[in-house]
Amino acid sequence: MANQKIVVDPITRIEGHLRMQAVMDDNNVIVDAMSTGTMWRGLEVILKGRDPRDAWAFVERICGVCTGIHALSAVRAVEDALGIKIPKNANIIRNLMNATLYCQDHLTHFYQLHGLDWIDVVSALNADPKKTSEIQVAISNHALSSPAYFKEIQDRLKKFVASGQLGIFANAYWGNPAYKLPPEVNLLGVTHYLESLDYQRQIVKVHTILGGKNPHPNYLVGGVPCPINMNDTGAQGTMVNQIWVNYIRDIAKDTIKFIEEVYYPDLMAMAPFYKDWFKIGGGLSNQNLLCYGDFPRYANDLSEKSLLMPNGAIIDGKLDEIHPVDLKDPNQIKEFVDHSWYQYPQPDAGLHPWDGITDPKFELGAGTEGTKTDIKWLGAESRYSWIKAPRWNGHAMETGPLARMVLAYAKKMPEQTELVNEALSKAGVPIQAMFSTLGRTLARCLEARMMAREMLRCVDELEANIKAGDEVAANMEKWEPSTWPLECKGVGPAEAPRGALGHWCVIKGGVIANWQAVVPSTWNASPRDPKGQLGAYEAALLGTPVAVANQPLEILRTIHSFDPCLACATHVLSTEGQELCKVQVR
Ligand code: NFE
Ligand code: MG
Repeated sequence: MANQKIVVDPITRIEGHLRMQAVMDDNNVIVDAMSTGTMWRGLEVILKGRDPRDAWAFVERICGVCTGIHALSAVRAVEDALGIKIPKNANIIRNLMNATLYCQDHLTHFYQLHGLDWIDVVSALNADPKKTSEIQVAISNHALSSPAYFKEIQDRLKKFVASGQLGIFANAYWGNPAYKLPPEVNLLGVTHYLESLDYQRQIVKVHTILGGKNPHPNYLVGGVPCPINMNDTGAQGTMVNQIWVNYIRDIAKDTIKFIEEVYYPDLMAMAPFYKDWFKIGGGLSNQNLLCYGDFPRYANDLSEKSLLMPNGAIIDGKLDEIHPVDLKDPNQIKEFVDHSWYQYPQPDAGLHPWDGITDPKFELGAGTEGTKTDIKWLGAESRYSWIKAPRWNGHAMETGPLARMVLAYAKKMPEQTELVNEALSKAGVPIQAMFSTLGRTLARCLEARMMAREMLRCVDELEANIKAGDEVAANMEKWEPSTWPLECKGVGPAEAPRGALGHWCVIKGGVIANWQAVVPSTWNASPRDPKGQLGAYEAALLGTPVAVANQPLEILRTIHSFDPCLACATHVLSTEGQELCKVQVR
């Protein structure tokens, strides 16, 4: 049957509400795809007229997954607008908070969200625990490695299955021929799924110590809200003292250990079984990468020499041509809405975020099949998503770990280059292999390795700076609105776990006149633009063979490799209800 249509709605094991449509040719190869954000949340509208010092607390609620990063980007935007410089300790603590987020988020993504696209849970029941133990011992020094330990996990799993309560493991495509791991490696993966739950909970304690809680730790315009006093015993509620610094250092060391002994070796042990996936999912029509840069070594300095994660754009995979990215240039970043459920005065013109408009308009247009309450197919020629289409210099871009690792490699940045080279030589693939589903997944793992080390570096740096006599956490000189200009605007660039994140603000008369967020998943999950260019998810699916048409595991693999967050991307719920949990193949 020619041109089979597949609708996956909702895509599960992600954050938020995403629908993917794909068209397959006679050979079950995907030839067209559409990405739809099915929810709108309106935070940009809610912010209008509010105090810019509060904005971080609102935008942080865009998402509970990449928690904290929207606050960081928001305080940076307001500080940029008001000309506020932050103290050194604040810069270090913000880096530490962000590195913590990366480790927790990447680990959760690999084991809880993406891992089950590669690991067949039910196959693990047939594993020989002794062999799993041998594999574990061969790949790392991880302490939990005895045959008895793996047997115990397998028995727990067996009870689960026998009771008919697979729970969170139910409704998957177990047994699909696209699963290639031997039972023993599957058992290893399931075991670490369970172990990593404990680790990621431990890691986020850093947020609860320095930011009061997780999700949604506290931030502050002008610095960080945690007082510093190294000699305090904690009785006053001072969370940066010697006791807590030591505690955070222990967490950082445990995080390094888990990522080095479990996450990285697991992925490298699985990769040889999925080598094809170094060639699939790269985005055949665009190898365009976008990074804003982050982790400034020096406070208030986002220049190249300061950044651990680089700024830059790569077009068509040309690694020897790196373009600087300027978030303030009105011609570089523009959002289009001709395929989205929003309206602009000039429908096909793009708007820079400082001039951005968020004006929702839901309508079903040409090519759409079904009714408002049962949409069977959304036409690509009309509006089909709550996600806007951001473009850089007119190009659709991919952002995230793949973009950051490859850009840093192209820039010959030492830490990333070493990580990439080591992994590629182990896997026996060239740098071009990074432009793929498995390359994206590998890039995220390498980034987790780097971020765990960054956590430790930040703790050491913080302790040394405080011990050198600096206990300043915030600069409150421009706290009072009477000190602000009548009109100003700012932007807060950041690198979130899923990619380049920016919040743009316009402040007039002491309140927010306009606020726009363009987030990583807005870039990656973008629909088409007026030129018909596909967004990154859409492009990545082209050319993908699907083994069993009514089990679109391959679509999940590639889409999950981006780690979608639709709450972030679509930042009032459509009242036109949509059916849940339905896979259509026609
Ligand atoms: Ni809600 Fe997010 C991240 C941001 S968007 S997860 O990382 O910013 O993709
Ligand atoms: Mg937006």
